[in-house]
Amino acid sequence: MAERKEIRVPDLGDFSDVDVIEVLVSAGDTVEVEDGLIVLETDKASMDVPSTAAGKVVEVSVASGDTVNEGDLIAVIETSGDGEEDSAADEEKDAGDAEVSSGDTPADAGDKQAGNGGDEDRSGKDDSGGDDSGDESGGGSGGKSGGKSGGDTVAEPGRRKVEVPDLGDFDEVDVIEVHVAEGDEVAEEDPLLTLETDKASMEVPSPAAGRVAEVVVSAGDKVSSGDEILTLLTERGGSDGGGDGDDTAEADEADEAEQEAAAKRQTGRDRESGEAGTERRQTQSAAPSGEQAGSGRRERADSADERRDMPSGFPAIDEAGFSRAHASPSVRRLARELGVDLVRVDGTGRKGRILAEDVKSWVKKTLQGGGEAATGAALPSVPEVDFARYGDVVTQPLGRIRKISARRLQASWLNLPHVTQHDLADITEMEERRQELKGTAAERGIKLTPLAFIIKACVQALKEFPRFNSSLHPDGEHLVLKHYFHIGFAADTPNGLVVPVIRDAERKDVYELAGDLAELSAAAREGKLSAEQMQGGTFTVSSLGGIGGTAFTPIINAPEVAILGVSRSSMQPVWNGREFKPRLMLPLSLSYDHRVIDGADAARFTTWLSGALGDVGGLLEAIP
Ligand code: CAO
Repeated sequence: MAERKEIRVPDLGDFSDVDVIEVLVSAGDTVEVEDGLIVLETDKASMDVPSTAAGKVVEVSVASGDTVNEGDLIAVIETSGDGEEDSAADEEKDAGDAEVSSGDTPADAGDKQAGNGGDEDRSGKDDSGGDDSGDESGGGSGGKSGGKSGGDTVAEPGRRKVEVPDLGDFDEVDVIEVHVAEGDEVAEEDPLLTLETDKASMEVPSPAAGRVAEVVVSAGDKVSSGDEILTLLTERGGSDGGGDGDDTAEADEADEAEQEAAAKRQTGRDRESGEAGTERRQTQSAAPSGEQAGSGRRERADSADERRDMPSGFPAIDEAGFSRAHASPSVRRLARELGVDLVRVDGTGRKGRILAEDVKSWVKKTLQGGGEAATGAALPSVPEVDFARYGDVVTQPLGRIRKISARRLQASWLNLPHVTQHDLADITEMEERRQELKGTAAERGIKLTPLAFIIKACVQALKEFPRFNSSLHPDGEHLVLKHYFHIGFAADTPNGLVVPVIRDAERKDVYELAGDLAELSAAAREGKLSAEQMQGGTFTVSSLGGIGGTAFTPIINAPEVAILGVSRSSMQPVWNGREFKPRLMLPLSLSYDHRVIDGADAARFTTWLSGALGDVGGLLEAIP
């Protein structure tokens, strides 16, 4: 008989209010035991919560963006009840209850399995200040509690052996990346390793501040709880927790030096991952299997070797970048299986997270020959220069937003044949009218800038020229024309360029558009834009008018097909057939995808747009 089973959030250890970043199933889906249901993420670990029953999903109670705690209902699953699947599910569940639910965090799993008393261990963590960040990693807690459950031991005063913390049921876990090299200075909580299983990826943070004396693991190794990672030279020997105050003082003193060390670490990392890759390849050809028997930690990961030999024809995986990619364990697993380098995949999930769909569509696109990999393979590379040979340099890590926008801009630049059409619009009347209306708008709390009028005019032009509001279908054989007008605008923020989207711009008057502009730009500057607020755009406007310039070449926000660049308006003498008259002229730079739009269409578009901007009455017409 069919039976309904509630699948709930497993014990999450010290975590609470954990973000649900992806829901992998919907009502009506059929799942097997161990199929992922949701993906949870903290700032140091992400994990899949698998199903403990097989059957049909009848209800999903969480959504992406929710936060959850232990015991919260995830889904209700109707099992077939004919015995076989159920008993498998029950067995799985029992096993989970008795030992470790496969959705547990590794740290929590450790608590249960090691039988050292989850509570006791947790109280140890609490002693260390209840620091969530340490606990989240499953590694920091061990370190902070003085090596009781693994993490670090004091070798001799000033030398501290750092070990892999208690990983619970997880044994022989892949080291995906080693973040430090000999000689590096690390602060407490700096990531030392990234470990990855098929259900979780996590960082092992440093239990203390110090200088790395020796690193004994490499990327590609497998490690287990208690394995040595490195030796740390600490100021205060191994005294637990003693570093807290002093670390801060040291950090204050050596702030600049620390930045440089971080930059060197990055270089070291790059070097390390490159070397590790070479070493792995050599090992494989010299001794295909069992070469390192007896040293589990040193045993090479078969999967790592396999993935290097993927006959996919895709570019090689950049391990360092892969480990930092914003993706869940299940997506990482999928990418590994397919031989896809996550660095190359654009994430469409919340905060740019890479979803399974993104990996699949990258593969599809690449196999169809239109993908970035195909193009990238033929690209000559820019020469690498050791700039330090010529003078002092500081290397700073790029922020996440800058990295995401860099990839997108490059993908667009490489994939879309860009042409830019320049024009001038006479906005003398528009500007006069704006000045008249500015005061009244300000009383309503609205800053009426030229951009609101420009967006209004763009929507009118897009209605007139629907191809500009389209996207090329991924099959390259169809055009998708959109009957909605969601207008993105480039916003300059301290973290880099973002493109918030004004939804349904055709239903908004200039005041509403100005209101949206102000609200979204403020959220952009504060880094508070949600993924939804940056998605779904059909056309983008990039205004540098508030800053200056006379023209530029904006890069199309692909898969859109056109972008309007706007520069600073200036008073110019314009010949009206009888005489020169001073007119306020606005420079327009329209970049378009020449696969979709012809030059003549582009010239018609900008000419029409100039006309619309010159007719302020039309821009101020009430929305029907
Ligand atoms: N010509 C002359 N003056 C202009 C103008 C133009 N084209 N556009 C704006 N201005 C004026 C505004 O009227 C305002 O002056 P007042 O305060 O006297 O009214 C001033 O410049 C500043 O405007 P603003 O920048 O605050 O407002 P905005 O609506 O024009 O722009 C935003 C908002 C978010 C687009 C802008 O702040 C921004 O980030 N611009 C940079 C976008 C960018 O980086 N683009 C390049 C991306 S790469 O393709």
